[in-house]
Formats: sequence, C-alpha cells, structure tokens
Amino acid sequence: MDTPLVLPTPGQLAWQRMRIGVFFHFGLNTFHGLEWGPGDIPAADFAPSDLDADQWVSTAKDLGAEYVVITAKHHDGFCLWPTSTTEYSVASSPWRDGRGDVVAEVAAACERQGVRFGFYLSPWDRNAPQYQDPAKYDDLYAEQLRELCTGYGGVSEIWFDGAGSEGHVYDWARYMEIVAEHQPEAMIFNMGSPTIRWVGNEDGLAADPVDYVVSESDFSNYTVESVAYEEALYLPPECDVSIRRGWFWAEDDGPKSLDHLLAIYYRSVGMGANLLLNLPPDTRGLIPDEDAERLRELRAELDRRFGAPHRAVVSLVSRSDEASEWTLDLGEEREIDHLWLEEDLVDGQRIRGFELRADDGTVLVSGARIGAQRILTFPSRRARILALRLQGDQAQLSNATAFQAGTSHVPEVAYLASTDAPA
Ligand code: FUL
Repeated sequence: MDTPLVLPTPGQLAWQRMRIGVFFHFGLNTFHGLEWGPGDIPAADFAPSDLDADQWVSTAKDLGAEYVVITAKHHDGFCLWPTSTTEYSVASSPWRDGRGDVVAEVAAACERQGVRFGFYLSPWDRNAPQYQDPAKYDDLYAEQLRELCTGYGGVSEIWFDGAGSEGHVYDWARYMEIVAEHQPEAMIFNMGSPTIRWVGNEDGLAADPVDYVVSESDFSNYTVESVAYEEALYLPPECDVSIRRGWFWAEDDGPKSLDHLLAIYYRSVGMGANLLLNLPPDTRGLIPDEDAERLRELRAELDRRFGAPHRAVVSLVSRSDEASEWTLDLGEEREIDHLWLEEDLVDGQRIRGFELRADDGTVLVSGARIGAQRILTFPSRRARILALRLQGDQAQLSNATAFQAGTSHVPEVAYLASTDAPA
C-alpha cells in the first residue's frame, strides 16, 4: 500500500537538520554500576566529586552534536533537580550541600555553548509509592513535567521512554497539555503525541528503508508490541545508542571501538535518521577521558572522510509522474568514493527509490530512500558528471556533495545490544 503524503512541521525539519544529539545518563545508578536502580538506594549516595556540565556539553560539541538530552529522572525515580514532588532528589544528597541542580547546570552549559537542551523524564518510577495508583501518579508526573518545562528555559526535546511502562495507563492528554502550554516547540519522543519516534533498537541502527511517515512505531526495547496511530504521522526516527555497553557509567565498561562508532554513524545519520549518542558521566561527574578521546577520534575520522567537500551543481533533466532524472556536476573531474545527498522534505518525503550512475552508464549504487541525508559509498573513481534517477512523484533533491574519503569501506556492526531487561 502506498504511504500517504504527510508533511513535516518546520520544527521537525529543524530537528532533522541537527542530525546528532548526545544523551547523558546520570544519577544514583552511576554510583552503583546499575542500569535499572531499584528505587531505594539512598539519595546520600549521589556524590559526584567534580561535576562539570560544561565539560559534558563541550564533549558533545566536539562530536558535532547540536542538542543534548539529560536523564532528569530515570526509572529509579531519583530526580536530578530539586523537585517539590518528592524528597528522592539531589536536594537530599550531599552534592553541593543539597543545593545543587544538575538539570539547571546542564541547561546553563547548553545556553553558554549554543547547544539545544532536552530532558528525559521516565514515566516508569520505581520509587514513587503513587506509581501503584495511576491517577495519583498522574498528579506527581504532571507536576514533574511542569517543573521541567517551566524552570530551565527552552526545551528542544522531551524523551518519554516506554521501558517499564508496558501495561500502565497514563494521562497522556494531560501531560501533552503541559508541554503544549509551556514548550510548544519541543520535539516529543515516542509517547503521548509524538513528533519523533524511536528507531526500534538500542544499537543506533536505522533499518533500510527509513520512512518518516508511519502508521505505527515500536514501543520499547522490552516488548515486541508496537503502537498503532489513528492516522499516518510524519515521525522521523532517532537512533539512541550508548558509547558504552551500558547506559550508565560502570567501572568495568568502556567505550565502543572507533570502527563500531563509524558503523553506527553510517547506519543512523548516513541513512537519514538522527543519532542520539549516550555519553555517561562517571562518579566524578565528568565524561571519562577515554570516552572523550574516542569521540575526538571519531570526529577526526569523520572530518578526514568528509572534510573536503566537492559540492555538485544539481540540475533536473526530465520528470514524469513517477520519476525524475538529474545530473550532478562537480565542475571538474575528481577522484571520489562518497556522495552525500539530501532530499528537500518541505513537501514531504517523496523519494521512493534512487539509482546513481557514472557517465559511462555504470550503476554505482542504488537504494530506496534519501531523506534528510543519505551517505552513499562506491569504489573510488574519477568523475565530473554523475546521473541520478529518483523514483517518486515530484521528488526534490536539495544537495549533492562528493568526497574522496580514501575508502568506500563501511565498517560492519559487530556488536548488538541485548533486549533483555537489566537486572
Ligand atoms: C531504555 C531504558 O530502560 C534504559 O535504561 C535507557 O534509559 C534507554 C535509553 O531506554 O529503554
């Protein structure tokens, strides 16, 4: 069946153009090497020795991230801001003598460094006694959401994680009213009235084809159930993945290899999805040196591959109802092995297939979607003119840029995260 044409909002297009965000998983779990804290670890254990949110945000910027998402509250219910809703927060910890606010420090660092700020507020709460009574819990959660939507300036993204919430009934209409009133521009991840969706795995990998218009999406890593929408929605995917095995910092964990991160980059950003890479701060309250170093290596390799762009002049040659032919002119003959294409999405995602040919007619690469951006690789060759055939009514290309990366090899993904619930 044909996917209906649903147009993106300007906010969704702006979010897609940011391409890379960084997740910060931080909380009591960090101090116990836990992933899903039970909800009764004493707040007194939250004691980062050198917390520096500017270091977090500048590390994210080193990667090229334009937004961050902080776990304001994870499943254990511990709040990283001094909420009025529970004593289970930084206000009951020794950090900054109980007068600290991690969310405020991250928001201020974002403001200083020109990075957009977002937060994760776990619906599932293992600490709040109210959780067993959905109506009472709605009051608590709505107030937490209100505090976060009103106390920290502009919010770019709100992350509603489905994990642990399977079967629980929340008053999403009420929550969405709070967001609409205070942060109408915020992208809404996954639940409520989403504007962006989960990619369906925690490996950072988008499946081919990446469709922005969907009528259902996956709910969480711990159920095969999906959510069906009443009508098809424009919901671009976000690929969340941790630089480490775990989402939270743990002593015996370490960063993924450069090859693995490159594979993730090509299979997320390179496929037209956003990448949300998790960088977990350690017990000092700093992104570990080895993780920051690995990110710099990744950035250096991406700069090496994509640092010398040859932008092509894009011309439409002919068009029928189903397809269009384009030429991409590099101005002079060059040795190239990568092509970065961007679809103009203002009138919707229209490209349903593409074929890239050299001027001798050889097909270099073909595929199903281009979307916000698509990175194509092919064996190195000399070329000035490339021909591109696009399937799809009124398909529009907005950018074609060629590169000589010195390789057309895209690393394989060697490691897939488990979908088992953490203990
Ligand atoms: C999952 C959670 O259960 C993990 O702990 C983590 O927060 C990840 C981003 O989402 O579903």
